[in-house]
Amino acid sequence: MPREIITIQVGQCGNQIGMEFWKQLCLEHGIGKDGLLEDFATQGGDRKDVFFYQADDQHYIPRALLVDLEPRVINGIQNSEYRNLYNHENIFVAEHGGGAGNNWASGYHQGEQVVDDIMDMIDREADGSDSLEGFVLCHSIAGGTGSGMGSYLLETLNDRYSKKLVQTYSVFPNQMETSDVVVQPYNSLLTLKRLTLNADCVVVLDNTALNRIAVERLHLANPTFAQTNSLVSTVMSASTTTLRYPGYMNNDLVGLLASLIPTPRCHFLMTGYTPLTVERQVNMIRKTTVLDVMRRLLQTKNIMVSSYARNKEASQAKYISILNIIQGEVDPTQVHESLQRIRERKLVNFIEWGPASIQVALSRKSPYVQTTHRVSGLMLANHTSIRHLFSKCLGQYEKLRKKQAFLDNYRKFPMFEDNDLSEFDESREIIESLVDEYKACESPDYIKWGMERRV
Ligand SMILES: Nc1nc2c(ncn2[C@@H]2O[C@H](COP(=O)(O)OP(=O)(O)OP(=O)(O)O)[C@@H](O)[C@H]2O)c(=O)[nH]1
Ligand SMILES: [Mg+2]
Repeated sequence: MPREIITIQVGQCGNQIGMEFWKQLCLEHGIGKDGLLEDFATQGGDRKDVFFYQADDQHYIPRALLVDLEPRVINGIQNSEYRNLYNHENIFVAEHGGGAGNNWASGYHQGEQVVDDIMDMIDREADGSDSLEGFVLCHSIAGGTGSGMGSYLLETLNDRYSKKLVQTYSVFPNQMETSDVVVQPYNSLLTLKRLTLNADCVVVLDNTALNRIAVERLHLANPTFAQTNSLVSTVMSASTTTLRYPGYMNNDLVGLLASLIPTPRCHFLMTGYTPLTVERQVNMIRKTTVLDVMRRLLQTKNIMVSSYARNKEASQAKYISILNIIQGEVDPTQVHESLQRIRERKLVNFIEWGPASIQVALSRKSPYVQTTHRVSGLMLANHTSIRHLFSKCLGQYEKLRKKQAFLDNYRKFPMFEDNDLSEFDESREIIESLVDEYKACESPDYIKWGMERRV
């Protein structure tokens, strides 16, 4: 029985990464740009119905909603070769077309106003599935629509579909650029509150790290979004392979996440992938064995979250869990040997308060996508150094808030009317306590910390 997943892509970034994800899924399952199965794609054994359904005329249609408050990106999709892939009833573009102007409060408020239309689409998709497992939200946290409207949708989904899982792919802003979005720290903080309270799992995609990887590893001078998004779609598709090519474990999202998230609040995952290629780039890694792949996955340079790079060496930072999804020609005994080597060399620092080890899922790969390397791997990791990314967001927020900068943009909307800034204060507290909890995870007494906090 399929455990269907509905994807909701919101805002510019959400729709751009969503688009790349669907392209990749079509390639892997042998689905043409118009949704028709290619003649060669008859091998079967894959599970298309988790992410697609078949229309009466046999077209495969993504279980996806495309939502934006301005038309540019969605128009682009509708004018692309993929225009016939999506269900047109699942496209929502605000009539005014003016976006949310990088303002979380505007996106949130507009979300409130159009939620009925969007929920109708979601309910229709949910009714069309046999055994809905949950939702995936794709968005950025720094703009207005993906962050603000995305936040409102997270709260609503939590309310309306409380038993279903909600996972997000959340793009964090590039910290190295003097940002074009000055209010990014406000938007990020307010979104982080919802990612903490209303999502079951957040895959953190950090533009700072994605850019670094594109420059250093793939030798691209000025990476474009198209190029970083190809990294993102690699991660997104690899993280769903066990759902789409079922094997003996991690066949559904709940199983996948249960092994990675032992405590509910600490549900922010970082990712690493090897070997990395972008577009037609020549593959620089010549030899891939399971041990090579597993070692490389632990290297700073392959991790797609910037705070990891700075703090991995710090003795306190620890892994709460690791799942490696390995694809390719793999002999299971190699996995066992590799794990033993990694353990002997003490390459991984795990938390002390729970059973933790590297879990490995061997997954089939698409017969329709040719790669030059024999083995590839994705690491999904719950690592306490993520707290430094949140601390950075907090610090930037404090700086802006102290100056009372740009608050008028927010005061225009009901949540912040009459100079009521308590939403900011509450969000700050929640992120502070999230940082505290990750910090507590680094101590052997974490369980005690949890008990004390509950009384
Ligand atoms: N990786 C990646 N980041 C993106 C992409 N597009 C935008 N971003 C990042 O997303 C943030 C801006 O958010 P957007 O998604 O453009 O904004 P929006 O959700 O459309 O909201 P408004 O336009 O303000 O209404 C910045 O941090 C950008 O760097 C993309 O295609 N890929
Ligand atoms: Mg936009």
